[in-house]
Order: sequence, then structure tokens, then C-alpha cells
Amino acid sequence: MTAPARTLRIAARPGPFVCRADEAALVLIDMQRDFIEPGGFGESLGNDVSLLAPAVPAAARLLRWARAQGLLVVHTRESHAPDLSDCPPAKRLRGAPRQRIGDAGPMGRILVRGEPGNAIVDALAPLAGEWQIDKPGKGAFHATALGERLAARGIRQLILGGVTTEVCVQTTMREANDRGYECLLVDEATASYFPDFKQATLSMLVAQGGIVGWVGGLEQVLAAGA
Ligand code: C5J
Repeated sequence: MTAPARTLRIAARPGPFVCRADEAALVLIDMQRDFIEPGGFGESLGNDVSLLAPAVPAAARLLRWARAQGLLVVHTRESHAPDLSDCPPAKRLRGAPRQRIGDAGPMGRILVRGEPGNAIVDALAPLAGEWQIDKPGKGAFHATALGERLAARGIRQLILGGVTTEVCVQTTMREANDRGYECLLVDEATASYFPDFKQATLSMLVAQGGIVGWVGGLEQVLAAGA
């Protein structure tokens, strides 16, 4: 006889998110030095990277919770191959950044796989056995094996955090929703260089009865399964 699935009921918008622990993964999107620390991609685009700092300790608490609950943990990194063969000109040549993707910066080449700036911040360093997905696009399903690997593991629900809310986090959540995943985004564990964009994103994800998914507060998540 198989044991009944362990469920965690999380108070959220637009209604409770009932997490089935055996079918759920925590996905932390792009919590990398390139976005969060000075001298990386985020700052090269003219952003104030200090706006992302509060998401780091919040994501660390979420990560500890997910590990304690035995959830699969997935870390993504936005990154490109050293020869930039996976970086289309439409991405590399956009805008007028101080340094473009692939240029040398204080933390190594901007947004290039394996460079110091491309690493996940120390406070969220992946443990052995946690998945690390390098993604060339904004969505974590685009040009990666994430979808196939999640399907093989029987994952049906994603709990999301990461940066930035309206770019890679939202894109991934929409990709996941279209692929049939139930998704919960954790408010304090995500951040944007544009606080208004973060709030607008949270609102649009849960509008119309949760058209894309759920949004929950960190304390509500941590209270589930405590
Ligand atoms: C951006 C991301 N903002 N990880 N990437 O270019 O959101």
C-alpha cells in the first residue's frame, strides 16, 4: 500500500496553495552575483542592485524550509557559453549597457558560464544533489532540460523565488503554467530593480482567480509544515 501524499496547506492569494510535498520543487531563479552584486550584468544595465538585497535572506529562509520538508531544490543561472553561441544578437546588442554580455567586468566576463560573477550568491549556495540549471533565456524551460527532468521526477508543483520578478521569474512561472504546473511565488523571496514592477507582477499573476498561479508570503510558507 502506498503512503498518502504529504500535504502542506499554505495561505496565499487568491486562495490556499495545497502543496503536495512529494510532487513539489523549490525553484530559485538566477540568485547570482551578476544580478545581486555590484559589477555584474544588472549594474551594467544601470540598475541599483541594492534593491535586490532583501530577497537574499528571505530566499535563504525559504531554501532552509524546502530542504527541511524534503522538497526537490532547483537553482537556475542565467548564463551563456564562453563563445556566446547561445546568445542571440537580439539579446547581446540590445540597449546601451556599460558592458555587454561577454565583456570583461570586475567579476569576470558578464553573464558567461563559469565566471565568478555568474555564480549563485554564497548565502544560497547549492548543496550536493540539488539541481543547477544553466539557462540562456529568461524562462527556465527555454533551451534547457528542466521540463524533461521535472517530468521524470513526477514534479507537478513549483514554489518559486528569485530575481528579477517581472523578467526571469515571471517568464518561468508563465512557462510552467502553460506546461501544467501549479506555481506559488513567494513574495519576500523575489525582487526587482523596479519595485512597482514587482507589485504589478504579483497582482497580475493572481488576478482573475489566479490566472497564472498563487502568491504567498514567506511567513505563511514557513508556517506550513512547522
Ligand atoms: C534579467 C533575470 N533581468 N534573471 N534577468 O535580465 O531576471
